[in-house]
Amino acid sequence: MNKSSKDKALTPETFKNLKITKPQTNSVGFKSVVTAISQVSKYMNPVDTFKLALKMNQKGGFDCPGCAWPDPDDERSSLGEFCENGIKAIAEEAQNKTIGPDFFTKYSVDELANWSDFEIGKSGRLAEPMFLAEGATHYQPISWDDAFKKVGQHLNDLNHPDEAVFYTSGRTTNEAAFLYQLFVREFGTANLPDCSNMCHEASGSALSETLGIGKGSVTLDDLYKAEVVMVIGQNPGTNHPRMLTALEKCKKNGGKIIAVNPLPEAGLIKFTNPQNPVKLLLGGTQIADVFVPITINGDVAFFKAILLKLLEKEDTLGNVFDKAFITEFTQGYDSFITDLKQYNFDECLKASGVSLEIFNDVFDLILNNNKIIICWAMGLTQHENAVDNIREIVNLLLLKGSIGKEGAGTCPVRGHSNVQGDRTVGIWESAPQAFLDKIENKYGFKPTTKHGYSVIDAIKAMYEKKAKVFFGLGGNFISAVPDTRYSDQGLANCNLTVHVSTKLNRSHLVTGKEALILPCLGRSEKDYQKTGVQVQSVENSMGIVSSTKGVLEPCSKDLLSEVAVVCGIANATLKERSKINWLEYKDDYKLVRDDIAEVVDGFDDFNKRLKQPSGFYLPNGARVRQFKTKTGKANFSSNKLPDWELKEEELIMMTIRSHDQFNTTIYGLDDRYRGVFNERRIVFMNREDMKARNLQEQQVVNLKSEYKGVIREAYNFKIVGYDIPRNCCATYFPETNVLVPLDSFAHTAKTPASKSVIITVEANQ
Ligand SMILES: Nc1nc2c(c(=O)[nH]1)N[C@H]1C(S)=C(S)[C@@H](COP(=O)(O)OP(=O)(O)OC[C@H]3O[C@@H](n4cnc5c(=O)[nH]c(N)nc54)[C@H](O)[C@@H]3O)O[C@H]1N2
Ligand SMILES: Nc1nc2c(c(=O)[nH]1)N[C@H]1C(S)=C(S)[C@@H](COP(=O)(O)OP(=O)(O)OC[C@H]3O[C@@H](n4cnc5c(=O)[nH]c(N)nc54)[C@H](O)[C@@H]3O)O[C@H]1N2
Ligand SMILES: [Mo]
Repeated sequence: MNKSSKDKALTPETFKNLKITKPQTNSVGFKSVVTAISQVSKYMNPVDTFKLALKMNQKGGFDCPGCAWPDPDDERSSLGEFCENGIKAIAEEAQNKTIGPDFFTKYSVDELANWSDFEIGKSGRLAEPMFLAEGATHYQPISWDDAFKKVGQHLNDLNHPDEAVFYTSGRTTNEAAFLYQLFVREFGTANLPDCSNMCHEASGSALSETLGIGKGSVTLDDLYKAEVVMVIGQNPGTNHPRMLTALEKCKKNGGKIIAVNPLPEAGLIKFTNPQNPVKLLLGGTQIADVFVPITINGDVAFFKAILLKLLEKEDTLGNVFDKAFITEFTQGYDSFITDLKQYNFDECLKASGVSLEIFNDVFDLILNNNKIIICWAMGLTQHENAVDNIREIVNLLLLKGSIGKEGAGTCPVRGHSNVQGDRTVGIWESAPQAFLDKIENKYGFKPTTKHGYSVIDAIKAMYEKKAKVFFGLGGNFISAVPDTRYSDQGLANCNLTVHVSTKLNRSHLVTGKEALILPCLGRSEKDYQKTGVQVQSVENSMGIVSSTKGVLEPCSKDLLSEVAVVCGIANATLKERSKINWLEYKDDYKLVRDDIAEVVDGFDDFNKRLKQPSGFYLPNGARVRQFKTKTGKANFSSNKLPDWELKEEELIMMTIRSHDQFNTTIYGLDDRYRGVFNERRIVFMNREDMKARNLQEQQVVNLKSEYKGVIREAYNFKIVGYDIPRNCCATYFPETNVLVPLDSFAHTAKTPASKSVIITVEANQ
């Protein structure tokens, strides 16, 4: 059983269509508007497109399922707050084509597993519940009732509730997520791994410990008012395009932008606002004032170099640190400084791979300004030392007093559109005791206090046959997780795998003995229930909760909402032993929100406040200098320099997103900004590194990672010479997840280290 690793079957001939052009520095602009519109028209009819464009990210409309970037509180573009990639996300979801029993009769699971992710994704929306019986080759239709019973029976047959794993991806709304974790806890386990474990978990861990809240502290308005914004380990031009509008506004107000990235990503360098026709013609705004081509995982060293220089200046000038802030609000300053002094500036700078000249440009901006915001994403969170990366950010901001005041603070830029909300309402394998107590008080059952499995633990448990049922509320588990071959086996070991999904994906094809596909409504579709069309809620990257309401008719009459699926399964599993009337919730989601208001902090008057056109802010201690940490203060921390080293032939590899994908959903085979067309199996390499290895442009190679004595291989990649620092290389996620070792993850947070995989590149004979 190795359905995810079909890479070996590919031959070099597959690559004949690859086209390479010069990478772009400008992003968005006219071309993106055209691309977005042509993308939508491939899948949707013009009336639906028009309806969507008008309602996307509008007050009272629906929340774009693309990313978690917030919408402006006040002025929003009348054409909808959209971006090219948001439009692509919605076009994927709202397409007219559906697949049902005919499709699954025609193609066996094995046949479908041989399709590429791109082909699988293009097959259409899932239209009916499907069941794969033990030993069967094809999925067959099943009624919703029978599907619920099947899940209930498998769950009730387990020796212990901890033998089930309940995954969540971050598109799930607050209402569905709250009910889901409630069901899982009443069932008796805390096995609630989620995509956040692979995403911003390291940010959550570092920020909770140092600032008392696992979320960022800034608002959009802060970004407009910042003097310096550092965007580090993030590619907003592709993954958070609307963020560029905020950076542009910051610049207009006199702010400076520092971009820290191994790659000169298009949006970081220049940006043309698609909603500004004048700019479209004039050619855009220069975004980064300083671009820092850092080596992969050179970030702790880079921050240490800044911290050391700041300390040196403080020692001579005496006015560099915000001493009043440090005295009143922080803890651990002395031991932090003592620890810092062990490090040597030159060594740190060298380890970061940054030149002194560029460093000095960055340093001057940090030294001379006190309203600093640091924004980051996966480039910082997916390393073994990811938590240290973020703790160093906090150290820097604390020294400058750059937290909890206008124009300053932390900005982890979230991925999935409601990944932050899911955690807020209880999707958490290690939820705080106070939350569990509230559940107990409200519902009268005692949730387990034992911590559940995170993604990494869940995979191990399935592999070791300690977990036997896998349930996924959204997402594409097998393609998203590390160590694909090992994880494949884990899922294959299960008695039952279940996926609540909008679209067919690889996780439906890497199954347990039995498998279910439960098709659900997407964000853009109207959710009809007994009390009318339902409104739901989401929380964006800046802690604003707002409503979302579908505008299109569902693509099939056999879809259920995620809320209805969860209620159905809870009812079929827990039956009379439940203390909760599960079926009531699905008729009226207001009832769910009344419960959330009682159980989750910050949701008082939820139903009423959700009607406010721009939604409402959740409380955020760090924003107002109330640090709810163990010490009651903001904590400095001491972090080691990472000690990884490359042997002569080795490169450090980051697995990144192309411009034409949403995580494991592949929209197309191009990466326009990076100048790569028609191919995803490529490895970006520094040209000097190619020369040193005698490797040629477009040569076909195999990639090999060796970690703790285990060798992992990925076959048939084409080399693209690129402007990337020496000894670094980049490939696309999920094609190279086979190379990411399961046991290489961030300490404390367990985020897979998928941005620092040590590999060798070998010519394909
Ligand atoms: N269109 C689109 N939008 C998306 C997504 C998508 O797939 N497509 N995914 C969503 C999700 S879930 C997420 S989490 C976000 C992801 O958003 P990003 O984090 O922007 O996504 P990645 O492609 O993983 O990019 C990481 C960036 O970090 C850089 N980088 C890698 N390693 C390092 C390092 O060691 N140091 C530094 N300083 N930089 C490094 C890479 O060059 C790259 O530019 O986007 C969300 N939005
Ligand atoms: N090597 C490597 N691995 C990574 C990463 C990386 O950078 N490198 N990034 C990691 C990150 S940041 C993340 S967040 C994870 C992503 O992991 P996941 O969240 O598991 O993956 P997605 O690709 O976002 O999930 C896509 C699927 O979700 C389903 N879906 C879409 N919309 C809905 C909906 O509204 N409801 C339901 N029920 N289903 C829906 C569709 O069936 C679709 O196929 O991957 C991680 N894996
Ligand atoms: Mo993510």
